[in-house]
Amino acid sequence: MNISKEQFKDDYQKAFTNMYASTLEGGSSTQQYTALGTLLRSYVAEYWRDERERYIKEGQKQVFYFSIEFLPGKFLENNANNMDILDIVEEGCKELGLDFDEITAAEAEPAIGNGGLGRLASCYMDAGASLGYPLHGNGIRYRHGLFRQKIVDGYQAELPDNWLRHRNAWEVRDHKSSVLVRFGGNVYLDGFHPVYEDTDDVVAVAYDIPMIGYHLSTVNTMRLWSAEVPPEEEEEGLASKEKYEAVDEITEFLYPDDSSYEGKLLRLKQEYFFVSAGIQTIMKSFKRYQISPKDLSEKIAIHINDTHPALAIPELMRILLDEEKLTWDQAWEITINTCAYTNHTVLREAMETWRCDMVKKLIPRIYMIIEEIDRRYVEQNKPIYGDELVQSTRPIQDDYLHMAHLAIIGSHSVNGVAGLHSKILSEDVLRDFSEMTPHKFNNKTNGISQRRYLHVANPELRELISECIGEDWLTNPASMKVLLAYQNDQSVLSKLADIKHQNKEKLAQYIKENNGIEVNTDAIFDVLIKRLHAYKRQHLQLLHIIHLYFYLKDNPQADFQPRVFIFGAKAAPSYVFAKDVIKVINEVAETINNDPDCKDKLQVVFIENYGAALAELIIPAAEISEQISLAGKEASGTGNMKMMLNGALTMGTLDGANVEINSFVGDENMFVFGLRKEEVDRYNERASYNSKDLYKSDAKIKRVVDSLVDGTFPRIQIEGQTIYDHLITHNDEYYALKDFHSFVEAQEKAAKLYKNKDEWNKKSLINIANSGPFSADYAVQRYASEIWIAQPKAMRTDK
Ligand code: DL6
Repeated sequence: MNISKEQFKDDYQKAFTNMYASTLEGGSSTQQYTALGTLLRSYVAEYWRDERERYIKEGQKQVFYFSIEFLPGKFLENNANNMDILDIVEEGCKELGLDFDEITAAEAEPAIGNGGLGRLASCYMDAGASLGYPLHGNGIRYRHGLFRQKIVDGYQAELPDNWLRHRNAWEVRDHKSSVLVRFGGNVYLDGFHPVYEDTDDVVAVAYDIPMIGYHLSTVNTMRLWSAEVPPEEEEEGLASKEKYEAVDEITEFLYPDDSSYEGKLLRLKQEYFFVSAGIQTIMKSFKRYQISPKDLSEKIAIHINDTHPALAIPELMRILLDEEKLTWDQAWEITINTCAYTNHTVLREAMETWRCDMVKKLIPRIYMIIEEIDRRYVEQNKPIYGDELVQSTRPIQDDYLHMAHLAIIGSHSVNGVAGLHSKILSEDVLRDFSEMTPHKFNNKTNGISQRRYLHVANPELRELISECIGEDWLTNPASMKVLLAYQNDQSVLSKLADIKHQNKEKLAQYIKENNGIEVNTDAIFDVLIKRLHAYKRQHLQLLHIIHLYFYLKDNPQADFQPRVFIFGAKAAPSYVFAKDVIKVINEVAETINNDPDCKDKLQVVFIENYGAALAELIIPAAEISEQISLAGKEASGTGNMKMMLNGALTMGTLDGANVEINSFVGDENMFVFGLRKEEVDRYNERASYNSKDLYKSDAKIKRVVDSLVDGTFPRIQIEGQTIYDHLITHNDEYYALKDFHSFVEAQEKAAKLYKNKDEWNKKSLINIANSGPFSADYAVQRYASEIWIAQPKAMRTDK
């Protein structure tokens, strides 16, 4: 957008005074942020309105991305960048005597997601708007996001995340778009017509956040729903205190503790709540524009992001049957053609199931429809595929509802998120389904926002790239490949190294302020940032660090390549192993960081409260990107792509999207180690892996593992034992010991290479140059052309 700096300054001052009846300079940074965010939103308000109307008027196909999690990261800088006013805003703030860094720091991060799939959803929102696709989000406005992690005595403590304390400057409450969501009660059919009795109604109130595309290509909407007591019940004094509490808790927390029946029920309630609100709204808007429901799949696509929104399928059926009075066959065909599902995990334990009695009690009409889907599925498919296949794939089995089965059966497309993952889905985890409906199965490798993770997070690198190859790559990231022409250009390589060093300094400053540790910025910054999970194998890195520690203790005079190991990870509150790994990392760090033999050579830092905002500080500083999951377990990963984009070299197994990274850069530009997926399968099939034998016969491994329990590191009696038991007593489920030597060798290779700065920088540049295909822009284009069959506005031919 076009605005002068003077105009911006004037607007900002006015906006602040309108809001707080005081002057900008005297405001707190939170107030300055809130006024600035509100002002920027007001700049796009008219355009946002026009775009919404245009979509409807022109009958453009709309895509609704249903996701129980979104992790948009902070909005301010990314939106200003996409509006092409980031410089003006930064400089304007400076001229007004304000500290722009403090203002951006005051923005509360909407941590309304756990990790991977939520962050992916938000990258796709950004890409969709930037490319001009009508792609809208549908989710939950949790008042508390994922817990804030505090490290206390080395342990993870979980604190509530009240991200809405100072309100969200970007959202608009749209109460006129509220819809009623019905829970419980009795439902019976009067002919074909359902009659509801004694339902417990909740109002879903819409909060809309603009999704602003790059160069303002378009403005889409992320709609988040909040639960409220129906106004009629309130006005007539019918709502009890218990009712208020019950309604409040629906949208209170992301992931309620679901270890109890009540917790599970609440989670299921959340799933139906946002799905029903979303589907009802879509159908309402169609009625308003007199579009026949029969044309639904030509006008909209509904994307089911993992299984949590799978109730969209019976909810859409409910409306088509009960309200639009279509026949079952008509409704079913429309539903399948409209819905598509993405799977994000191969872990069987993460596949959602619900007890049928719970579903029946909470959403009786929906349960009736699911039963009918199940009945017809068996009836129609048994004669064709036989009993065994049908029984293993039906949605209801042994009194449990299998959400993945429902999602697959009710969708026309099922995709995995990286080549290997999609292969595992169709050949193993979901093999029965892919045998029956191979045409549904496809791959859509994940993508990331190069705007957020490079343009905004690493502006110096953005400038260097543009200096070398011009600006085309900003909107066409694949053309970053042109950068390869500079792989032997010493001046470019040394600028690249300087930028990395500056980013390391910035991170080092943060670490000093927050961890009280002064890290050596000439050391390799070796980064492992992701959720803590045994399959992701943070404990393998821990074993490696202990191995290096012993090496330094044995050889204090050795020529050792200095390294700073940086961890960032939250553990699920009830996941004991993961929490114990955090404690052990912190205690090992404490010993190493205070040992004079390790000074400036080996340092270990655990950055607390890792999330989307901190990622933008850590990623530009990373030199080694640790992607060390057991092959076959990580669906894709996106941190691997983000760090590659910022010039880190991947240390990785051939898992998830590491496989694709490897195919782009080759073995010589990353460090591949560990068992291949087929080898893991072979060990599993033959049950031929015995970690105890390995431990007993390998002195190096034994020494490292024993250190977890022999007092080498104080204060880890219980937690060290947990990891020890996992590795030895329970046979090392994720083959960390089996991969140990291969990992250590790859790490030694990396240390050696780092000594040759020119070679390292060259490989770093090669990684950046090859990262373009991982742009979320391409991923969204693939979803749009192959699954949603939706067009961006620029490419439309019917205008
Ligand atoms: O697809 C996004 C992201 C992948 O990159 C990660 O590999 C995968 O672990 C993650 N999965 C989830 C859901 N897990 N469950 N259930 O976040 O998705």
